Amino acid sequence: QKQLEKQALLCQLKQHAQVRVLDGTEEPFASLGWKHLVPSDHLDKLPGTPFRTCAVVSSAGSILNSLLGKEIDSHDAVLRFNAAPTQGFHKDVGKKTTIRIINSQVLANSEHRFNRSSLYKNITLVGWDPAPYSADLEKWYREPDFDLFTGYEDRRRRSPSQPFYILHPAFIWSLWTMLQTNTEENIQPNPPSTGYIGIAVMMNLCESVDVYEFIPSKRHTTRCHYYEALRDMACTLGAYHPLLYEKLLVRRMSTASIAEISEKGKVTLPGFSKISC
Ligand code: NCC
Repeated sequence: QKQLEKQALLCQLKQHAQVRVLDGTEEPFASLGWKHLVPSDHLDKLPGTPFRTCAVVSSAGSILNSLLGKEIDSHDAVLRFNAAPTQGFHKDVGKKTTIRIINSQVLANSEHRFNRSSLYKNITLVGWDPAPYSADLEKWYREPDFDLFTGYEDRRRRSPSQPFYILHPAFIWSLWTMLQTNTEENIQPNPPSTGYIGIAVMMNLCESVDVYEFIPSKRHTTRCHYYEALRDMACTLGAYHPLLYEKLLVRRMSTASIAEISEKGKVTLPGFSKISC
C-alpha cells in the first residue's frame, strides 16, 4: 500500500514539476530582448547532466555538528540555497557548490552584495520570485515581490558565460498545486520554500537526489540557520511558506529508513528519469 502511494506521488510530481525557466519567448520578455539575454542552453543541458548523484543541502541549524561534509561532497552535484556559505562549515556541509538557488531578496537587497560576493560566482545560479498565482508575466515584471530583474539583466550582461536562469512562475505554482492536492488542510496560498523548489529542480537534473536536513534529524533545534545564531522555529516549520506540508510530502515520497532520517536527516528521492509512470 505504502509503496503504491509512493509511486503514485512520485509520478504526480514528475508530471507537475518539469522545470521551466524564462526563455524570452513570452511577453514582456520577448520585446525586452530576453531571447538573447538568457543562456542559450536550457538548464537541463548543463555540462555534466544528467548528474548521477546529487545532494541538496538545507540551510537548517540542525546540520551543525553532523559531520556530513565529506558525504555531501562525494555527490556529482551539490545544490545550496540563498546566502548559505560553506567557508567555515566544511566539516558539516561540505565545500562543493554546483548550483545555488536564490530567492529575489538575495538579488534585490544590498546586504547580500550579490554582485561582489564570491558565493554567487563560478557556479550555476537559479533565481525565483513569488509572482501572482495567475502568472501574469506583464504584471509580475512591473511589480515583482523583490526586484530580481535588474540584478539578473545586469549579471547576464557582465557575465554571459555564467549559467543563470529565472524559474518560470508557472513552475512554482504547479509545485504548489500538487502540494495542495495531496494535503487535506488548506495550505498557505504562498509559494513553496526555496528548499522544496530546489528538490524539484534537482529531480529534473539528477538520477538520484539525497536531501540533507530538510526533514529534521535528531539534531533538530530552534536555531534557524547553521551559519547564524538566530533562533526561530518558523524556519523549520514554516510561516509564509507551506514548509511543514512540503516536508510531509517529501517524507511520503522518499525511501529512507528511520535511522537515516534520525542520524543524518537524509532522505533519498529518485530523479524523474528513473520514475516510470
Ligand atoms: O532560510 P532559507 O529560506 O534561506 O533556507 C533555505 C531552505 O532551507 C530549508 N530550511 C531552512 C532552515 C530551516 N531551519 N529548515 C529548513 O528546512 C527550507 O527549505 C528553506 O527554503 C527561502 O525559502 O527562500 C528562505 O529564505 C529566507 C531569506 O530570504 C534568505 O535566507 C536570504 O536571506 C527567508 N527569510 C526571510 O525572509 C527573513 C525564509 O523565510 C525562507
